[in-house]
Amino acid sequence: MLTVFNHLHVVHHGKVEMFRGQLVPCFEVPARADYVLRELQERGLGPIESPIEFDEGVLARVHSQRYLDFLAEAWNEWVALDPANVDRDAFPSYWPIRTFRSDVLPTSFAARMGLFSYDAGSPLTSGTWQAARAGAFCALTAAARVLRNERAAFALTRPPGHHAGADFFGGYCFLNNAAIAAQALRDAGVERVAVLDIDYHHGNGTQAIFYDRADVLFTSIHGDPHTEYPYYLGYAAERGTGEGEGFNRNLPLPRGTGFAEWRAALKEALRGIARFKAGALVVSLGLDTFEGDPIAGFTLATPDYLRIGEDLATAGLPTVFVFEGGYAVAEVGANAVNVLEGFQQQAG
Ligand code: SP5
Ligand code: ZN
Repeated sequence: MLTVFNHLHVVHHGKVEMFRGQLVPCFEVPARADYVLRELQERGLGPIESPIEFDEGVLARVHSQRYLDFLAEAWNEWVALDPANVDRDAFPSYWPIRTFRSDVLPTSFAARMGLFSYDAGSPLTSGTWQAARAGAFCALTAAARVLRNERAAFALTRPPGHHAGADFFGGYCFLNNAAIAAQALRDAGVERVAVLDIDYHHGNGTQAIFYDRADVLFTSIHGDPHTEYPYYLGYAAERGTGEGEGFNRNLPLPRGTGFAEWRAALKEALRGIARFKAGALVVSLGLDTFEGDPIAGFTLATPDYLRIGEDLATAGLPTVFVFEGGYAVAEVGANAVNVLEGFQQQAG
């Protein structure tokens, strides 16, 4: 399988994230992508290419322009507040929740940080914009290759994307790579695109982006948001709105779920995708469903990821895989590449 590798991922390297009132070392680290790259090379899974450049305007197909403008300048503004900030990750401290206004764009950088985010766990660093922008191009390159008749392509990039909405970051995500790839497939003429999110955490950003649309089916299998991050979205009753009603599908599972139940949910998701008659599939490939993941609660084992790849291939669709979460760093390579290898063997 073709991999498109965002070598600029390394310039996004948060030091700490807020957890239970303390700043703890980041879970989302550059080594994650390096382990996946090494595993791809060791197993000789296929060619590894670099992203091509796109016009930045393509990002605005999914994200608001004022959010993109904010992200591009955020690090400079953070350092302008205090030169000592060059050595500190940027975090929001204020959020405009219910009863506040979100139409006014504050001049204050601190206020805009909160306007455009929803958690304190997603450090913005000196290289975040550069890495995220190249990551979006990485996903777009993978989509372009699939449009040119590659059966599947893997966008290996970080920071991840599925928690990022049209105008907010959070959950370690800044630009929604999977949504950008799905929109590019639509813009190239694929009439119906399915996005299947198998990260442990609900893809709240992707859901929100496509919630009122019937041309992109969003399906997510994830930890029950009653107890699991991102808590405020991802419930089974969320089915889409307006024209999009019936084109959003959440399959939450309790913390502790093992592979047999998880796989049954995957098969149910794939039945829905088959009914939708999608022309292409985008997979938000999170590996934090693994039993050894430090921040998640399912119990999948490394060989299970081969089965997932095989099951995904049975959909018979041109497929773009986009790397999302997975924080058991030493195992994330084997788990990710098992999915791709299982897919490739089944797809033939
Ligand atoms: C892309 C992705 O997987 N983002 C996940 C963001 C999760 N952020 C919240 C982490 C909550 C950590 N709970 C830690 C339990 C440690 N024992
Ligand atoms: Zn996750």
